[in-house]
Amino acid sequence: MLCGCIHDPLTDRKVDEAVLLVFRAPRSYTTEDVVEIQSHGGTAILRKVLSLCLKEGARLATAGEFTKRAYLGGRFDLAQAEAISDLIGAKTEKALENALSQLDGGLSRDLKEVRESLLEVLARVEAAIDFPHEIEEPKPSEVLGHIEEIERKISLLLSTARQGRVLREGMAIALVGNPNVGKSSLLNALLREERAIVTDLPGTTRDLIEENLDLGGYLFRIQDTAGIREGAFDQAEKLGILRSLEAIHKSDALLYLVDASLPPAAMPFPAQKKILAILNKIDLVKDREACLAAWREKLKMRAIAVSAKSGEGLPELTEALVNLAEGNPLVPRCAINARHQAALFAALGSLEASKEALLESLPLDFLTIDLKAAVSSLGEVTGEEVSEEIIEKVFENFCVGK
Ligand SMILES: Nc1nc2c(ncn2[C@@H]2O[C@H](COP(=O)(O)OP(=O)(O)OP(=O)(O)O)[C@@H](O)[C@H]2O)c(=O)[nH]1
Ligand SMILES: [Mg+2]
Repeated sequence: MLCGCIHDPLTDRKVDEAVLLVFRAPRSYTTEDVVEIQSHGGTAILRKVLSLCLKEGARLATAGEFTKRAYLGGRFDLAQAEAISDLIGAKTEKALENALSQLDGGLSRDLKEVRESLLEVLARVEAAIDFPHEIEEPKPSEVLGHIEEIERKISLLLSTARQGRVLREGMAIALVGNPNVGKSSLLNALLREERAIVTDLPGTTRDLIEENLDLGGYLFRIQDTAGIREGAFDQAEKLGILRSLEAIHKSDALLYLVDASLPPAAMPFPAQKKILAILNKIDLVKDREACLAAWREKLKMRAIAVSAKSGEGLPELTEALVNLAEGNPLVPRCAINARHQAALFAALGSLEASKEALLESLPLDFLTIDLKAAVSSLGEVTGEEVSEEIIEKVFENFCVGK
């Protein structure tokens, strides 16, 4: 560590007092020689120090370049490098937990195990091809059994994809229903702030309003939508309703709100996705049990009684939302991302093809082609077998300086 002053070599004027930290290879983040300059914060100082470094021949790092160099230097594998980006982008505790577990090699260990089992099968088949007189061909039923076991493990990892998306991007929840049932009031109650305009006039909300909410360590992107009704009043309301229908289509789950104080009515659109009925304005209802039973009977689904006005029922609603985000408890250590999902799907596809080759008693060479393709797809996740193009894609999502 060196402590001193930074001077502009042209004018010899002092720019700042600073500390220089020297990290010698391979004991640095990137595994290369690294010098870190720590000057006093502040935009003007940083700009000046940076421009002096650039004048002296340095260049700005590209997005994710430090982590890319660390990956290329063998400090960690590609899945762990991605975890750094997840770590920085984590908005909730659960997302952070998942990123830390991935950084710690949780996903890499699971994958290594699967890939090694597959390599063993491949080695056994290749040995029989290379030494036909010395080594007996493996029994098809035995190979099939191993392949199916490997497929089960890959499917288990794939089953975490939905959870991975929820952790990384949050869960989009659309508040939908007729005008005036209290969608905007519920959004405000959940956020504990007067975010959306509320009036007693039907058709108040026109544009989609989306706000982030952390419930139980999960990120929810709650969308308040325009009330859906026939014969909308004006053009703005009509366009708003179109956006509501789009939100129904795009969201991960729906909260279908009704006014509990009104006579029960059937849902105006088909329930194609996760949907939870919310009986709002329960504060206006005298016989709550009867009201709940009647609405549940009419809607033919689970319903939660709430009051956006008094806050009644909000803890139950929060619990139901967290349950939606949690899904099934995870067996594997980490939840995968979209890139891992694509590679694992490709591996499953190759394994299916290898099973066909086996069942059709094709020459063993056909089997090895598919098994090798599966090994290579698995290797894409951790970066053992990966093209420069994929590496570029992974790191371009990073922010500069990481
Ligand atoms: N008593 C009672 N009134 C409520 C409750 N929630 C909303 N309201 C009232 O219902 C009216 C409509 O509320 P909004 O939140 O604007 O309803 P909305 O569903 O967003 O309506 P649009 O935007 O027109 O589709 C307002 O007068 C609210 O004060 C509730 O839980 N209890
Ligand atoms: Mg509204």
